[in-house]
Amino acid sequence: MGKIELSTKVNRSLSRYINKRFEKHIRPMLMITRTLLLLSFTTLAFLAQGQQQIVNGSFENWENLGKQIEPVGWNSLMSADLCTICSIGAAQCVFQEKNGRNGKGSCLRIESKSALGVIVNGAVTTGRITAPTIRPSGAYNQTVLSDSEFQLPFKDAPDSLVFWAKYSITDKSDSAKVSFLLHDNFEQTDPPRDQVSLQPNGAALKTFQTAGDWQRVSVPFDYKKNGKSNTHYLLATFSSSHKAGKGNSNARLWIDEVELIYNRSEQAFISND
Ligand SMILES: [Ca+2]
Repeated sequence: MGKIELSTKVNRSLSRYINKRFEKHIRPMLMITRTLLLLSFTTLAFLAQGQQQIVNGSFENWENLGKQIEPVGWNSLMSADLCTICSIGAAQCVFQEKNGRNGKGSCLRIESKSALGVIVNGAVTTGRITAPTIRPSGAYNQTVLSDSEFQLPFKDAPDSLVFWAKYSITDKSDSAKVSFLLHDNFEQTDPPRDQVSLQPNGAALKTFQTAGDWQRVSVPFDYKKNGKSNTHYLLATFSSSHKAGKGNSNARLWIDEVELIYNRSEQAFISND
C-alpha cells in the first residue's frame, strides 16, 4: 500500500469518525440550542405585545392599616375629596377580608351605608372619589393627572375583564357595579361629567348580582367608539350599590382575583409555537 493510498484511507476513517460523532453528539445539541432560541424569541414576542395587569388585583396588599385602611393601588371614601358636610358623614366602606375567594390570602369587601339619611355607595377606584355637594348624584370618580395616588397609567388594550365576586343582595333592592374605562391623556370622570368623558377609548361596564355566592364574572371591553390606540390611563371602579345615593344600605360586595384577558396575544403565542 502506497503512502497516498494509506493517507486517503486514514482520511476516510477520520471523516467517518467525525461524521458519526457529529450525528451522535453535536447535532442533538444544535437542535436543542435551535429550539431554545426559537422558544426565547416566541416568549419575547409574546411579552412585547404587552400584558399590563391591574395593580394589586388580588387585594393581598393594604396600606394605612387601621381606621383609613385601603388596598394598595386603590382609593376609597377615606381618601376622597368631599364637601364639608359630606366628610362628616364619610364612613369606612372598604375592608380587608381575611380569607380570599379560594380560602387563602385576603380579598376586598365593600359596604354600602346609610349616613345623614342617604345611602352612601361603597366604592373603590383607581382614581379619586369626589363629592362637591351633599347631593349623591353629584358625586363622581376621576383620574387626577397631577397626583400619582389617584391615577393608573395604562397603555394596553385588554379584550376582557375577569374577576371573582360575591354579592349579598339577591332581590331587586340593589345591584353591584363594575366600571373599567380606558382613556386618553385627560381627567376622565365616572359617571361622565363632560363631553370628552362620554367617549373613553374602551369600556368594560356591568351591573351584577351573584346569587349570594362567589361567582366568576367576565366583562368584555367595548372599543367601538374610539378604537384601541392612544390609551394613557385606566379608571377602574367597583361599587356595592349601582345608583348614586340609592339602593340597599346592607349591600356587601366581595371582590378577588381581578385579571385582564388578552385573547389576541394568546393566539399569536399558539401560532408561533
Ligand atoms: Ca386575594
